[in-house]
Amino acid sequence: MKRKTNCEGGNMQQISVAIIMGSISDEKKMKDCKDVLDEFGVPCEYTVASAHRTPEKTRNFVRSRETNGCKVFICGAGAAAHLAGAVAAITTKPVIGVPLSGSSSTGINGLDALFSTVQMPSGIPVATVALDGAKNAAHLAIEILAIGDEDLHHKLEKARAIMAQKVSDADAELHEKWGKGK
Ligand code: RP5
Repeated sequence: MKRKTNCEGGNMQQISVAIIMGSISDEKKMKDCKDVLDEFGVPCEYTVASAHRTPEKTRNFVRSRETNGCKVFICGAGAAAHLAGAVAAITTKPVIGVPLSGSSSTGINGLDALFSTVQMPSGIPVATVALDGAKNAAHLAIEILAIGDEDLHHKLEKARAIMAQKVSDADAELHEKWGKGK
């Protein structure tokens, strides 16, 4: 069956963000990233492509999306997570790396992925978010896109205001529960 993408059906949408995950076993964690992009109305494309198992597919995907106007790449991988670094080597667009935990049997709980993603040598940067920080990868991508997009900028401001309101509400609730001023 032919895979449907956001670019099909004659309804050509500008795809600004591409999500790449190293394995289908990363899907559950990386879905958070797509969900945040969807909330902000940012269309994305996504693929499973591995830096070591399918290097050609990874290169072709990055090159073709770059040609089609993709502005930010988000890469999620676990274990010796070189995917984000490998993608950063192919493109000069910003690359956000999401180190993923839970894929190693060594009991080091994602430290391998964290160091592999964050410790890029000078000149080929990967903006690394927290371990399993797929949501923040999306937020950061949106902030990058919002530099040149006033609507997106307003959406971000609104989202921040909602977050702040939730903290104020929680504070009021706490004081109600514990007794004001005591
Ligand atoms: C990485 O190795 C993937 O990103 C995944 O997190 C990890 C394990 O992959 P599988 O063996 O589950 O395919 O390349």
